[in-house]
Amino acid sequence: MAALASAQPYPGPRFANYYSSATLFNGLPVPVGSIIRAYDPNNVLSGVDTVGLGPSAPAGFFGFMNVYGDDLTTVGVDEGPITDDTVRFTINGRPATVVSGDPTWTDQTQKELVLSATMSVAMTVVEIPTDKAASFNKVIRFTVGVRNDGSGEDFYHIITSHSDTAFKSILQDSFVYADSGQTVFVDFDVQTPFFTSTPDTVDVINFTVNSGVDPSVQYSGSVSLIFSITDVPDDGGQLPGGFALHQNYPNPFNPSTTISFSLPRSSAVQLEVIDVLGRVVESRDLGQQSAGDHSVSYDGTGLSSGIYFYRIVTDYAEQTRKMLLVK
Ligand SMILES: [Ca+2]
Repeated sequence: MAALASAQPYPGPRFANYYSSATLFNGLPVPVGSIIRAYDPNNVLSGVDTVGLGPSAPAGFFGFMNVYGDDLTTVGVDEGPITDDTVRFTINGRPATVVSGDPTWTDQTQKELVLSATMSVAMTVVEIPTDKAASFNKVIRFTVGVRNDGSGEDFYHIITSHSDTAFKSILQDSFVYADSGQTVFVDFDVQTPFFTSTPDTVDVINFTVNSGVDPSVQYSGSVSLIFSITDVPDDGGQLPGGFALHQNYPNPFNPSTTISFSLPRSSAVQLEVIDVLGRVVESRDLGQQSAGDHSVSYDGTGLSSGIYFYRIVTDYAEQTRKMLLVK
């Protein structure tokens, strides 16, 4: 039934306008984003209006909503109501009762209605975003999957905040609609900085997805965007010149793991371990190291379980990778 959200009535020459300033949904002014639909007695979709779009203003209002009548030139094809038909309305897919006003259809009329409908609202998060890594000037997408477990059509919105204000969210400017039982994906994109004075950092993004019908029905979580000027996971991590930082082994680890790296030429080498809040929890001077492959053992005793980042800094390059300590 997902197609309902985009289905449109036959835009014929005959129509009546319906409008409201006091329509209720779950006992409150019908929220912005709600979809009002009109049907003729044969259940032909004849009008659609979204609260908050076009001439519809705030919550509680809809219209002017064109409810298109039958095209009399197409005999035997029902495109909409005929004179004196009673128009049936739904709000977010739920049948609406007419509290006041006259829903019968007459061409070229305007009719004010008060409608009321209800639905149960429930949302289950079925996919949470995973931590990602990125470099300068990238747009990184995070996705939250939600299933509408309510009894009617719902629509979702996401808000975010960043621990590092150099990162910006690019949010969708419209709701994501889901019929009852349907799973949809609510995305947000994060623009990484063009320039920064802190070349390696972690942006912790707090996000909240809420129901448009009942914003108190919501899910909040957080996800990390690991930012490094030299960490290029899309390309497999091999950097120009032969410098490479390899994935630690074992990973996940408890309490110790081995970190390997390759140097194209001799360099002073520093190992740093950073937590998800960007705090350096280990900074170890490995001294001058020769060209070739090296490994160093790292012991996480004293740290709590979670994601950490390890970074090898040389005279000419540095690279950061992620590891997971599980106790
Ligand atoms: Ca017709």
